[in-house]
Amino acid sequence: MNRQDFPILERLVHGHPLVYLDNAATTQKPQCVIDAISEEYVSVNANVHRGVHYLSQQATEFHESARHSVCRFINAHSPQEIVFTRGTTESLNLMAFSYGERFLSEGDEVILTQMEHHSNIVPWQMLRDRKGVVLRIAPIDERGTLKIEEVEKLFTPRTRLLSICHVSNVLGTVNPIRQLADMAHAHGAHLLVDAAQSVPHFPVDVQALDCDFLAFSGHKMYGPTGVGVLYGRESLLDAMPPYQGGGEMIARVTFEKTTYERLPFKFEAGTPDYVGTHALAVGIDYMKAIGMTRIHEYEKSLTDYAMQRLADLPGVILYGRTDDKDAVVSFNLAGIHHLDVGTLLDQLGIAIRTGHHCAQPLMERYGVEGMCRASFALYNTREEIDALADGILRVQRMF
Ligand code: 7TS
Repeated sequence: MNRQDFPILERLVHGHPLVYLDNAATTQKPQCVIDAISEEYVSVNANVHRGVHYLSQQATEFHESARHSVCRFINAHSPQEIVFTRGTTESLNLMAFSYGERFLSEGDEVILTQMEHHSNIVPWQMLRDRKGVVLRIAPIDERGTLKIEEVEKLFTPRTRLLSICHVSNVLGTVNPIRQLADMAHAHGAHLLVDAAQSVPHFPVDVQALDCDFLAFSGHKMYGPTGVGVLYGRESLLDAMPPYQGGGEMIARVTFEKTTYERLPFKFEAGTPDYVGTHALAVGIDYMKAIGMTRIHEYEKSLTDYAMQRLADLPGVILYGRTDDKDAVVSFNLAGIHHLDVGTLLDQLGIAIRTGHHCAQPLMERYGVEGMCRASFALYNTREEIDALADGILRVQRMF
C-alpha cells in the first residue's frame, strides 16, 4: 500500500526494479518525512530550549510537540516519560547504565532471552563486568517460541529486571509482553521491552502492556536516522541518575555541585536531534493516517504469504515458525552459503539481509553461522514476494 509515497522505491538496482526487503534493518522514508527535514532546515532551524528568539521558540515547539506525539502514539501517561535518544541501542545503553546504577547491585539478576539483538545483550554484559550483576538467559524452542514456563523458573528473589524484545528481528516471534509484565511484577521485578521491531508494525500501548520501560528507533518506522525513544514509568525514571552530563540536562552548575533538570531533560544532555524528532512525529502521523491496525493486517498477510511461498520451495529451511509472527521471514538454502544467496539476489535488485543479524547467540542456538532474512513494510507487495521466490529458484539453479 501507499508505494507512491516512497520515492526511492522507483529506482532501479543493477537494472532491475528495487525489491526492498530489508525493512527490519531500516525502512524507506515517505516524501512527507523527507520534506519535513528539508523544510525545517530551510525555514525554522535554530537550537532548542535556549533562545528567546522566534526561530528557537518555533524549533522548540516542533521538538516538544514531537514528544507529545510519541507519548500519544504509545499511550504513555505523560510526555515526561518520553526520553529522546539516538535509537534503540542508546536507549538500552542508557538503561544498563542508569537503571543499573540505581537498581542493580552485585549478585542482582537480569533475565534476557536467546532471541535478543546484541543491543540487548552487550550493555548488560558491560554492566555485569562493572558491577557483578548476574545474567540469566531464557530459552526458546525449535519453532522460535519463548518457553514461558522456563522464564518463570529463572526468577529468584534477586531478579530485578526482565529485558526482552517485543518482536525478534530474526524469527519474527511476537512475545507475550503483558503476560511477562505480570510475571515480572509478581516477582517484584521490572520489565524492559526492546520494541525496535514492534512499534513500526502494530499498535503498542505501554499502559495495556504494563511494561516499565520500552525502547525503539525512529529509522525503523519511516522516520529519520539518529533519533529514538526510551519510555519509562515516571517514578522509575525519576529515581534514576543521568546517563550523560552536559548542556540541557542541568538545573544549576557550580564547580562545587550540579543539580539536574527535571524529566525528561535530565537524560538528554547536549543539543538533541530536534530536526529528527520533528520528522519522526511526521512519520508517526503518516502511519496513524493509514492506521496501525491496517498496517498490521496487511503486513501479516504478506508474512503469511511469504512463509507459504518459501515453504513450498524445495531446499528452503525456514526459521521462526511461531503462531504469533510478524513481518520477518528468515531462511537458508540447503547447501548454499547465505552470503552467496544475498549477493546473487542483489544482482536481481532484491535487497535482503544476510549474516548473523546482530544475534549471534541465536545463530548458535540454531547451529548456523548466518541466515537470509526478508523483512516487510507497508509498501511491500505480493509481487515482490513472488520475485523473491523466483530469485531463490534462480539462485538454486546456479549451484
Ligand atoms: N533491537 C532490535 C530487536 C533490533 O532489531 C535492532 C536493530 C536494535 C535493537 C538496534 O536498533 P538501532 O536502531 O539502535 O540500531 N536491528 C537491525 C537488524 O535487524 N538489522 O539491522 C539492524
